[in-house]
Amino acid sequence: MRHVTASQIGEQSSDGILSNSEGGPTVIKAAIVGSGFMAATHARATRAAGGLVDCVVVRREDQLAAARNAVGAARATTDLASVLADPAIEIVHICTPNGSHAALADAAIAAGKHVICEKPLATDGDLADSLTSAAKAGGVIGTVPFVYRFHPLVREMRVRIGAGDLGALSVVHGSYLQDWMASDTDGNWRVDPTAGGRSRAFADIGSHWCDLFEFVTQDRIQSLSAQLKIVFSDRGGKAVHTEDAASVHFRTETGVIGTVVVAQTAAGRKNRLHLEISGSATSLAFDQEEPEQLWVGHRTKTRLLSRDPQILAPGAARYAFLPAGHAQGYQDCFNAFVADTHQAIAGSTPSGLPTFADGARAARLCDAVIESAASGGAWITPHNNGLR
Ligand code: SOE
Repeated sequence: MRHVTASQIGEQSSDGILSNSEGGPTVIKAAIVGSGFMAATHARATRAAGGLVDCVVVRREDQLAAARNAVGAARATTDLASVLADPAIEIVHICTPNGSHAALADAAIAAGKHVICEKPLATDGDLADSLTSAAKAGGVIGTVPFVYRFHPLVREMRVRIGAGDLGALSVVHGSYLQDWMASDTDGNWRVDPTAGGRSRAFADIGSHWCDLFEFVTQDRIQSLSAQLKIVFSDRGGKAVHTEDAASVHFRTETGVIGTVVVAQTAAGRKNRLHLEISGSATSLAFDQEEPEQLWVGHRTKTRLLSRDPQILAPGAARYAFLPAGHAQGYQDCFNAFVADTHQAIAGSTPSGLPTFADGARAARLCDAVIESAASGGAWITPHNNGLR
């Protein structure tokens, strides 16, 4: 894989620059497909990781100027083929509506590009599995931004659970609540199943909660029973066929039972992912809107653990870039995710990097939720793709 050195592109090197085989700085050049909120988030993270946002790809000529400004790219184009044919472009970020992810990822892999694909990797498990296999066969890195894994206190949860500090795990529970769809006049491409897929709320944010739960516990959902709810049957004069909310019960491979409630119509909740792991000795609870503290519960005492790199386990402190009291947040998680993707491109294996296999896992869970809800809440075993 050819690396572009900073001197070749006249860029000032910054933190996070990878070294190439000649020992010089390497600046990864990225193309971003799409120009919305997530594209801008990916672009900031790319720059923070020492990469260069060489171009943004959009569908229409009249979008070029706005897209270039929104993403801060060196150039903007509607010609995806020329971008995929450009040997200087090493990684493609896919930040388009869900229904286009699989085809774009497939084309990027075929062109030998590393890929960061926004979730969902694909709108069904078979497609997601095939992309995972294609990336492996093509020798390229494929990652999916389950970025909440990069909150330092989430890593601390994983370390403490892995060390057995919680005792016997009994129940796992929580929710992921937002309110940006709380009015029947709210809408966007996600409401159209062709663009958004067969599931809306669970695929979009329930996938985050399940990924985070399985990540911190290193356990996996073995069977689930789901209910879906459409709050508004009509949005903007169009019939609605995908859910605003989901309730999922599950049992894991180690016998833990749990529930998660997901909704994007929960007034007052902005991006509130809450995960609580209940153990016989200790329980842990994480609130994504309060990521600077972790609730640690004991029978005789309870405390709030601060995101203080001085006291966290090394695997957690690695992502605590600032001292305690200097709050880190969502973009810091994204920055760390892209930096670790760059490290993987350079040949490292950063712990906990969410890859296409994790994206495929999420797609399989989503398939099972849809199947269960369609059969009145029947218990369904998600297809085990064996990829992770
Ligand atoms: C909208 O629900 C959204 O932007 C999701 O698509 C992201 O994955 C999540 O991190 C925040 O909310």
